[in-house]
Amino acid sequence: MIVTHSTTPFEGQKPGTSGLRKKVRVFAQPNYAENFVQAVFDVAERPDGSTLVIGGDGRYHNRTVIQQAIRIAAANGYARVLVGKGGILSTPAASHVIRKYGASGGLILSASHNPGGPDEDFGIKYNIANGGPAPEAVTEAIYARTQTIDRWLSIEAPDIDLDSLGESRVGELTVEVIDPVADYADLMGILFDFDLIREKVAGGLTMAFDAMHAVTGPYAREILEGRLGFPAGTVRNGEPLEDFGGYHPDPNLVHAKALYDTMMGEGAPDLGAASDGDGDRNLIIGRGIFVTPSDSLAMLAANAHLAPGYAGGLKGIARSMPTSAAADRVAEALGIPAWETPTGWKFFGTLLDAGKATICGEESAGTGSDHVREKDGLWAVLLWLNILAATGKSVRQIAQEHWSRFGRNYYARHDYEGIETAPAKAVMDRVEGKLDNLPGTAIGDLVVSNADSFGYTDPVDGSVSRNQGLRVVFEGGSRLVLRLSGTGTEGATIRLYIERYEPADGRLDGDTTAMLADLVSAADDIAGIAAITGRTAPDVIT
Ligand code: VG1
Ligand code: CO
Repeated sequence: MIVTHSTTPFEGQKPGTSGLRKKVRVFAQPNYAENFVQAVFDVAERPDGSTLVIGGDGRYHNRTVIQQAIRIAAANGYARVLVGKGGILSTPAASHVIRKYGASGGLILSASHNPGGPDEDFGIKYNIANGGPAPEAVTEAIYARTQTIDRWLSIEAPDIDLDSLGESRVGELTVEVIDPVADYADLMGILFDFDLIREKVAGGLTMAFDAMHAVTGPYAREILEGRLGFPAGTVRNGEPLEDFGGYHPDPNLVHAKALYDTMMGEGAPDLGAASDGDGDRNLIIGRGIFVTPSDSLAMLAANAHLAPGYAGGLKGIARSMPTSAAADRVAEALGIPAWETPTGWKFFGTLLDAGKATICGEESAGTGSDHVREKDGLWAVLLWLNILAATGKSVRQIAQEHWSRFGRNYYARHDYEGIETAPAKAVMDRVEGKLDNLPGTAIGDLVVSNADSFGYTDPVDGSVSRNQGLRVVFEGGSRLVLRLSGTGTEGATIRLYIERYEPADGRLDGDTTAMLADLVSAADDIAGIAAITGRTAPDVIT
């Protein structure tokens, strides 16, 4: 029997860069998650007989919302729900399951790299039938619906057993608990040369993978230790925990410091890698060398043809605007288009669907391809492994050869976290107010050639997104980008992206901090972050 629960709207149920993210205590309020899920079902395209995929990164509160979402789905006429065992589905695996089983969409319960636990973060993201994040038109419609919602529907039914594979009924709805890993692992086996990698592993190729107690543990164990034969223990922190062991599952040099230390130390393995809370990001470190995500994107694109899934070549490469232009040079050399989109994977969907891009990436450690419609952490790790196996080269060699062919884009991102909204806005307003006057101005030895607020018109569907970041470009191609994060749950985070290009015959072995020093002081001059916010140094540098 369908029960109608009356409710009233909550303010601020507006999906950000990647879904709705709030503190657990916000989500745990009566009706809060229910309103949002109902709003999704009210606006989603879901023909009669639709299948819905549900899964998450295993964080605290996952199971509660999953059980409730199943009851709401049953009352809203879904025919079938596929849910990962234990409530687990990494973001890329969920994307694959949606595509493979022709679902009309999926709910991914995650706040990605944000910490988890009763006092930390939770999130809900809706993906559409192509497996990708709902585009802005859909997230805006969901938000609008949350502002008028007055009821949510459910049926009275007990919780299902999330820990046993198989089918059960919840009212008229069939719920199937699926193996969260199998389909995804099979897909990876098609894209990459597992036989070759296994042979190299037997011959001494080594790696360390830090799952950060988040969702990739079971995937990495099955694929790396199971199918590829890396020794047990290759996957570290492989048990998904509701609070990620108290850590911050963000694969960068700060939060994955232990892995970094391993890779810089004596006896480091050939490859070090880590992924985030929901498995869509990747950190790549070679023996003694960190590869920036922007460089990784470019190097993967340049060598992708070595993997069976990409042997036929790439159709195009897409990157988010703040991501360095390293990938553009590869696209140029390959004679394929390079696309520049706003931040967030939702902007790659149309390009991938239209066959205009094969590989996409973001500076925030997201890389992926048209095999799914999300960024995919393990995919990037496996492509690196395939390249190492096929070439017999080290990560360092691949990086150095790449730079001596294409030049090097020195790159860093400075994050100022947990700033109050007003000063963060003041910083953005100050830069925005200067944009028109900056071109032609000299700051130290740098001369501004161009400054604007990035806007994007989707080349496939014509949709327009404005205010996607402030750019200041200098003569010679160096660049500063400033934007506010859209994934935080407290205050504001200012992201300052800094890039400098050195041509192939330039300085390729410089220290990143030194190479970017004059740009950092130009940023200080232009944005006045220290003066306005009182923060003299970023919280995180990636
Ligand atoms: C950040 C990254 C962006 C990424 C997004 C979601 O967004 O900058 O590149 O797509 O997180 O990634 P923002 O708005 O905070 O800068 V994930 O792994 O959190 O789904
Ligand atoms: Co993520």
